[in-house]
Amino acid sequence: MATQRIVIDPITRIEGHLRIELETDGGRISNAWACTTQFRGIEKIVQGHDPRDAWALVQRICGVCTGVHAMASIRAVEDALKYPVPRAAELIRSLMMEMGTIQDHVIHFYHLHALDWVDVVSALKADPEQTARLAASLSDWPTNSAAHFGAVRKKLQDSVAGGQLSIFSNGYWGHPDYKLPPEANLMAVAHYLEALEWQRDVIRLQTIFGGKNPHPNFLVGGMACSINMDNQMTINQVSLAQLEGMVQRAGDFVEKVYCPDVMAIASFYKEYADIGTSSPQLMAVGEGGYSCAGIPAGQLKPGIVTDDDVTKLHPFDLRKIAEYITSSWYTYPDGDKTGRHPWNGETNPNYTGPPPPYHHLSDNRKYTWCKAPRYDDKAMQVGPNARLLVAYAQGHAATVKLLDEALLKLGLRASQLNSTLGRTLGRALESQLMARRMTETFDTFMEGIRGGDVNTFNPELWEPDSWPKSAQGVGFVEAARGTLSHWVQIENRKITRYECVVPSTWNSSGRDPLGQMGPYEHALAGDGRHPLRDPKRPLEVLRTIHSFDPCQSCAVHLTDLRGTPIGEVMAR
Ligand code: NFE
Repeated sequence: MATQRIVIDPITRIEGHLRIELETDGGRISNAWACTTQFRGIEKIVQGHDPRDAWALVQRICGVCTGVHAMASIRAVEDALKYPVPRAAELIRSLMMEMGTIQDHVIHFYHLHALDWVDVVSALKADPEQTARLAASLSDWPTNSAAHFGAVRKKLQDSVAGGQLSIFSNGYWGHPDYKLPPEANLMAVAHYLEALEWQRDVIRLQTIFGGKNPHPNFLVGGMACSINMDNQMTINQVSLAQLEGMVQRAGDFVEKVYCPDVMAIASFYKEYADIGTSSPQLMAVGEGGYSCAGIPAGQLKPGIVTDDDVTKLHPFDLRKIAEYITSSWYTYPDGDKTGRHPWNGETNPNYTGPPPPYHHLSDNRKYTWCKAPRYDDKAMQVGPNARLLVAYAQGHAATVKLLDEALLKLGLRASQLNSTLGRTLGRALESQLMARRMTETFDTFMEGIRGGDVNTFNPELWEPDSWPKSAQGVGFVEAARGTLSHWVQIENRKITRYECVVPSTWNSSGRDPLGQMGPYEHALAGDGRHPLRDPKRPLEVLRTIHSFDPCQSCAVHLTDLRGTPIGEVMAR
């Protein structure tokens, strides 16, 4: 069969703009390119600013992983200034990161990814009684009743009768690769709708601590909220009770709805544990001061595993990071072959692709706005599956137990977390660990308050007069999609250099000078076995790309060290 070129643009149910170009040959994918077609320049704005303000600006990079860029920013500045932070503030930050990650994972599963596995139209054929029996076999979640499932089915039927599927329009419904029985489809659709309400409720934790959401307030040297039981305007008895409820409800939904649904759906699609296997290096770095992947602060050793050997942890060394532009629309002063470390980062945009409407971007060596970060010159997969395997490799007991139990139930090996199904499963299991951890973080926070530990801000280094003339710092955060780092250089109290190396940049990068694909590309075309049954309905491709939870808004950034205009972008 002749090779066929296929373009999927835009990939929907992601954040930002991603185009996938493919070659397919007799039902298999033989080549793939990930093209980030979005260009933006938010870090440029922070040049010349007071470093204490950077968090507010850079967190506008993305409203999906809300908070993580602010967090990485304040950590970078605190690292540069050697700024100690009070314990209560560290615990508040941990709670915000934990809840943010859980919310992000649940939204990803139900609202961005589930419909790759769940056929909404098939749900119309489901029997609500049988659906209730199926759901009861998985958990005792209170709304799993025949009456509730009947009402959801009616809502769907009314939408179809009205000639539209509303939020469920334009799926590949009826594709032969949908395998769930109608009852499982109806259960998942009901939980999709419930998850919309749930996520709005629980993320108010960030609003209580940070004033609003998305983009809550943070503070270099502490947190921008105070604790006082006698004051109505602060964290007090009432807000603590509300927070406790949110922590509880977040955990309940993860344990009783999200994880059982993922496990049930996974059991019908086990072949996807051998599809979408990507770059064999998986990396997690985390941040010493905070819990990471459900592991208490400071207990996760940063490292790299290769998916062939999940018993060995290779140490992480931040000097080994470099960003390449071989396939990206940028220039470096010393050419395309040499990578640059983030301390030395440069971003000079130089679009050399065809004018729109273009046919194939991948006809050109440069085809994306995404840079290619590499560690020790190797592509790295980052994300929940990487974190779980890094924790597993270092024998973290709770991770080993949870992962082994889930893998045993599904008949999978730990190394199969490096797959389309593995990334999706890993996200759910991490949420479970994270939700349990969040309960413990909350208990520790409450104990501290009872013991009088209510200080949330350290004024010691707030005044710039107390800073060194020149300083540089880095903040690592394990964001929902993987390892995030912000790198800041401060001269004479102002930011002179700022660089973000972001999870989706690691995962959605293009080719590097060695010709290595980025992880999205590798997952699709690394072994020539990825299926694509019907090029007009590329459901299998969506499954694999969505399994990474792409965020192209996070992936693309722009820095200019001199603060001069660096390019023009024409909007058509
Ligand atoms: Ni916009 Fe974000 C960051 C990425 S993390 S979503 O940082 O990639 O989940």
